[in-house]
Amino acid sequence: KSQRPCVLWFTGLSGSGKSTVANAVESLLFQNQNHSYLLDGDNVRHGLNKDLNFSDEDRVENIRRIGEVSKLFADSGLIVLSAFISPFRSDRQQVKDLLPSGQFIEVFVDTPLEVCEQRDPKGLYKKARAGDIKDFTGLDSPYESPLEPDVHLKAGDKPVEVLAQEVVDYLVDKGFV
Ligand code: GGZ
Repeated sequence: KSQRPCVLWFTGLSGSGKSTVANAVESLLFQNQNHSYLLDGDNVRHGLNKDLNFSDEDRVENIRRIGEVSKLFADSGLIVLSAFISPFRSDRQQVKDLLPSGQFIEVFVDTPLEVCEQRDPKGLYKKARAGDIKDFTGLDSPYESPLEPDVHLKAGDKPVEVLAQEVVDYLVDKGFV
């Protein structure tokens, strides 16, 4: 089935639902016979980027490398889904500038910090509040919200299926799939 390659760049806080929504989007694309590849912390931070931590400097390098890898996969014709906090506007802009024009799609997974902290699926907010993790995004490390995301998911109180469909609708609307 024909498709135009692109990079769906999911950005948002820890626990916002980036990976969950990206996985649901990938299922919908697969059902539609599109070819995609999903990059997230699970397959990147444990491998390619396992030398990196959560200092500002390391986050910058994390996103730089992921941007380069996303470009390679998109070059091969895939729809790439990248789900990382990517807290800095300038880093997201750098990835956008690296890609052929029009290929970067910024998806803001906009879940309020309070909701993320309440969900706390891995207990990391609790640890961070207790002082056991430092430089935690949203607490003692900054998150710079997108100013003009291509897709703005108000993700705090909507089911994942609805959010995933919003992303796919965007791809259809813009002629990527
Ligand atoms: C933020 C952290 C931290 C700190 C560990 N700050 O909810 P998770 O667990 O599964 O996703 C978070 C993930 C963030 O990695 P990224 O590569 O997406 O971050 S960045 O784009 O900023 O480079 C969280 C876990 O790693 N984690 N320590 N201090 N998240």
